[in-house]
Amino acid sequence: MENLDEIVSQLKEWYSRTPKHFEGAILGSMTTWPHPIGVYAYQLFIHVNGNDPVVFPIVQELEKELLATVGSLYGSRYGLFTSGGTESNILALFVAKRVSRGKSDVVVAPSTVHASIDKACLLMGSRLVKIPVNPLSPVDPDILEKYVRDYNPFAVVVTAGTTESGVVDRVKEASEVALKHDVYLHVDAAFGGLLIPFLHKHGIIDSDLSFYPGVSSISVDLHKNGRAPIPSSLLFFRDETYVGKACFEMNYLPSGMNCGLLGTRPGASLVASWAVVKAIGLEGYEKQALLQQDTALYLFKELDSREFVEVFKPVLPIVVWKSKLYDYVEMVKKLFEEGIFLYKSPSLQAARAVIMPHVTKAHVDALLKALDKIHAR
Ligand code: 0PR
Repeated sequence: MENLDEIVSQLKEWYSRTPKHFEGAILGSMTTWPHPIGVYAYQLFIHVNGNDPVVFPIVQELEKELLATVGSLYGSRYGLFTSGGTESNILALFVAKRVSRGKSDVVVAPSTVHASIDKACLLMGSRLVKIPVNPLSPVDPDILEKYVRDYNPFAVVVTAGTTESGVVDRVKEASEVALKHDVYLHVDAAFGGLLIPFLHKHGIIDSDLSFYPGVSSISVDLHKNGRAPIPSSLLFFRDETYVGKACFEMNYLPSGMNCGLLGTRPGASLVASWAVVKAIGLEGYEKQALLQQDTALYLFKELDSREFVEVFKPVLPIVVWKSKLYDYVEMVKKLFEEGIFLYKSPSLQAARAVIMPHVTKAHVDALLKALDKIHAR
């Protein structure tokens, strides 16, 4: 018999040494501290297999409600709960391949696309043709159309909130290209899904995110700006028939079917996501998006006032900058030594801070202080 007390004290020790988002050091990752109601729901439903709606009908009920609430932002309630942006992207391309007829084995996407799209293409034996783009600009719809004409892809992927700079590809224009050429368009809104509709509403950004007629699917991560526990994401389709294409026959299961890439699925994170979305509500996400953007602009202005920094104006709350003294890898390393965890933006040779819901102006001030310190000579 193991000594549980010993294990508990070991766990507590490790926990005390593990950085927590609210302490302010985690400034580069797209993760955040989950809402407490999500943690409660997660523990309560820890035993639930999301792949078994016969034994656990709650899973299907809450999935439906969750899709209807969040989907109201984009104009669809069809889709499924997944384990994250990567599963959503792989599944979207898998569905695209299943529904496309007479197309090549190519996927076309701007070079700013997330690495999970490379992963999906590798897994499916498809070729990913990347359109070289400036990481600070959305893809030019005319160039996108040229690639679609030249390669006859079975899917096009654009990103609403790119990983390295938070740029928003123009979904409406991409949709027109997709419609005209009858090609599946997937919009990766893993990061921007719970920001763009609100920032657009307030006139802060031009682009909107919606099921324009040529859009086939949109993915939105709840474990990013949704404040749900990891792993939580939603993949929306324009209509119900696509959802069926994300499912597989499995006769031994009570439901006879399995939807999504995972077999046994974390039902707890689905229930937790439902609880968090219910608690925060769309109005809550709207307020949060405005706050995140405000904090990001504060960081941008502060960085812009320092002559040793070259900073790019944020579109979404992702702030990217270079140092005139250090190479970006070196700068990120030096800040890490000061207890500030940033990520890199290799396409811009820059450091990346993501102003997630947990990031306050005080955290930003601590980052600036550390930055000033490593630049003081
Ligand atoms: N699409 C976009 C636009 C993303 O930025 C990401 C993740 C994904 C899809 C994939 O989502 P999942 O990670 O949920 O599968 N971007 C995160 C980031 O750049 C990925 C990440 C997070 C990587 C934490 C490492 C890490 O430690 O922050």
